[in-house]
Amino acid sequence: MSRIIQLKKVAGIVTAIVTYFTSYAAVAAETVHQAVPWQTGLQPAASPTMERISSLYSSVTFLVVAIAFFVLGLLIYVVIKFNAKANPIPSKTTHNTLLEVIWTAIPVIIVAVIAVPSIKLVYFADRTVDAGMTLKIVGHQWYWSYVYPDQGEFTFDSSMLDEDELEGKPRLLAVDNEVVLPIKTNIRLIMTSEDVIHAWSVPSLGVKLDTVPGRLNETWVRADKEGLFYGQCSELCGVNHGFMPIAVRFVSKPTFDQWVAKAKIEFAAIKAPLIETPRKIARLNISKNTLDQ
Ligand SMILES: [Cu+2]
Repeated sequence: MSRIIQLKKVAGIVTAIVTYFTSYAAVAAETVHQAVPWQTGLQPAASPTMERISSLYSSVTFLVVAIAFFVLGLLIYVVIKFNAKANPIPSKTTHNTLLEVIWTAIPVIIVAVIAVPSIKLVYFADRTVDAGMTLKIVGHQWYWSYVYPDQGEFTFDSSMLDEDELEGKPRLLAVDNEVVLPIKTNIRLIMTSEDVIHAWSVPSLGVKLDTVPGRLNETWVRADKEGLFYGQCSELCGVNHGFMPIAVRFVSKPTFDQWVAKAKIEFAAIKAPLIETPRKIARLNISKNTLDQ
């Protein structure tokens, strides 16, 4: 009898694994940008900003590794050359002006060398001069809402899917209403918050910006290839901070226009600006999520 139960258990596990992989394959048919198990580096870049962030990251990593090996070399040298056996009578030297100038000046030069491309990148990510459209993002405890001011100011909320609604989509990342944006367009992103500070962050797009109540922050994004991009709130904002993911779908311009026509009707009942609408109760069951942890 217990053998049958065991067999049933094994069958259940096998079915779960097969379902997991087949559903993952179904989702992976389009380019999905999200973290993967055992990933160590950054997610692949899909926007001009992220391409620059990745390249700066690689250059700085080379520099860091070179410095680490240099310091390690010095340590080994000191340990061998100046240990009690090799050097029984230590020197009483306390100051060396030239050496002190060098070990102050070289790090300053290194920091300056890193600062130049870094500050250039900050300005590059700051804003775009010729935006094709604007997307307004509003953070709430604990979901996001989006406004499309150039497409008739329609707006909608975007909340995390519960586990029984996933249908193969990734847990803790999939949302009910994805942000849809056109490819090959410079998109101005303006962000604010209704309650506390959140941060709208999508790794592959190289965007991570705080949404601050009473303040409008700006950045921009562009993707040249279609795909689905996942991100998460990246500012500790309360008990459900980990349960307000971001999903952005970049589509071709005609598909975007079709989606806008449909979305205008679908979301017509919701009035912008969202700040003035009554707060929506987050769909998540707080006690359930906190108990799960
Ligand atoms: Cu948040």
